[in-house]
Amino acid sequence: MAFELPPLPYSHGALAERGMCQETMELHHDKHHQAYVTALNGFVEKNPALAGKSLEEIIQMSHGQADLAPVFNNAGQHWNHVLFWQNMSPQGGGIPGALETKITSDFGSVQAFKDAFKAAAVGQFGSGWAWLVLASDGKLKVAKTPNGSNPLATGEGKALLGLDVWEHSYYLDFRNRRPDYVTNWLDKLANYEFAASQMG
Ligand code: MN3
Repeated sequence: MAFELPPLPYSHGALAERGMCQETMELHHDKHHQAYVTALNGFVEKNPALAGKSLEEIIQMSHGQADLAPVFNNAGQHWNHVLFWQNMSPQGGGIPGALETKITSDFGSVQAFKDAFKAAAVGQFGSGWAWLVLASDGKLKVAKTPNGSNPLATGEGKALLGLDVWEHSYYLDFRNRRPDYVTNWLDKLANYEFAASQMG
């Protein structure tokens, strides 16, 4: 039972007017994400300990295991990107009322949340991800992880939003301006409806 690349939940060009062009999506989804899936399937084929395991199980059993680092990197990246495509929408940027209330309660204001998320995304040195998580104490928190890691592996909480800050996700649209990519993503692309649906 091989892992598969899920189709995008919208067309490749659907986000172009909001700051993520069709070529970025073609390369990012069809090439980068596919490569993670293909590599992961190769590792699973060769390692009986991974056979029949779910993606989540593989991420948790390989996290922090030096000999399984390539497995972890590719499994993590597969999981992260499946979430990432769902975390964007051609109608993105609008925060539903219940989530806005929760954000205001936990961060002080929507702007304070965005500032904290942007600080995490810009402050992640090199490749990685910024996250909005629902922590085990019931509070929303911002986190960042390097490379293919994620809150499922680190135990920092349930991931509601994950932003890819690898250069392949923004270089065609924003060149080296990661801060502009992050601000645009939070304001115009982030699917807060999806994030809210994950909290229940
Ligand atoms: Mn990526």
